[in-house]
Amino acid sequence: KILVTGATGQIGVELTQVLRDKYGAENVIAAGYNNRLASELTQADPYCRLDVRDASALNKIVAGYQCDTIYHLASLLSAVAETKPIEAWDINVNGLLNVLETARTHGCAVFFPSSIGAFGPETPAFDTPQDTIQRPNSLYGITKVAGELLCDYYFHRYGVDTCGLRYPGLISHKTLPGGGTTDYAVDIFYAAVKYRHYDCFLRADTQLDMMYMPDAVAAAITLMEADSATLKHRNAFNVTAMSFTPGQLAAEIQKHLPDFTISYSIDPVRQAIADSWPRHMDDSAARAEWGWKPIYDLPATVQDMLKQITINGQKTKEAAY
Ligand code: VAH
Repeated sequence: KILVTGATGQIGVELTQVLRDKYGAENVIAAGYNNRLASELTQADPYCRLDVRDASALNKIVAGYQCDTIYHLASLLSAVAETKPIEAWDINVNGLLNVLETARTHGCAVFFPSSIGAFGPETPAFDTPQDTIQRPNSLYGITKVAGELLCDYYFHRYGVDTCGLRYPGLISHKTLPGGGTTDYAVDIFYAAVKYRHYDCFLRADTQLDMMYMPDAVAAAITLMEADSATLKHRNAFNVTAMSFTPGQLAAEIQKHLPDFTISYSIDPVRQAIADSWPRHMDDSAARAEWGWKPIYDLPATVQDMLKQITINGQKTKEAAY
């Protein structure tokens, strides 16, 4: 059985669904910090409340369901982590440590999502190498570097099968993201459909790597199913699908909604975080070692996001954070 922590978050909701379609709903346990409405829960949708800081609760779930795989997505994202750094360290690092200890005890494989946030201002900003300097200056980034190192440690020291991805900004329409620096690339679509205008919190020329959620979910599952013998790296692989600025995203949206306009009210905290991150990563190691290949580029992402939000926008769930 598979446990997904952070299952009500931006990645968790879609990853849980794809895993259930693939392995059967009864084999995928969704665990989230917040309570889900009873009406949402069905027999075929096992869900349990979990605060990953509670090691015994985590252990009980893994032992009780006899899980052999943990996709550990529970985390505070970059912008919200700056507002509560101690809590973010506790959730992001001690929570991960609880997962790794539980995995060591019960023989589980672990997926860990790292991020472009694991890089800092001294990291080469273009074609960021798989192996390079990592001195992030956001608390979130520091927890992601610590997480990568902890996961590698548990692999080398205890043989725990850990692997992970350094995700770029993720774009999706099933949940609203919570507290990220790249959230503008999601919010803009809702604003475009509803109001034909978006006031962006990052500068027009802020180039960042991005990926559409179907590619992000597929990458995690493909990596977890890869033959360990082919992996030279584990925690964590650079993966990206596109790299654009708010200006370029707005121009692509305007191809569908010609009357869409964008303005800019810069949030200094999130601008500083974005400026410390790379512009475009080299993901050749992921392509070579386990066949990473994204499907969605910027035009395909914009087309699908606008279509999905126009149809289902009102059903979008609030992400928990
Ligand atoms: C954030 N969406 O903005 C997350 C992610 C690369 C960005 O880590 O914090």
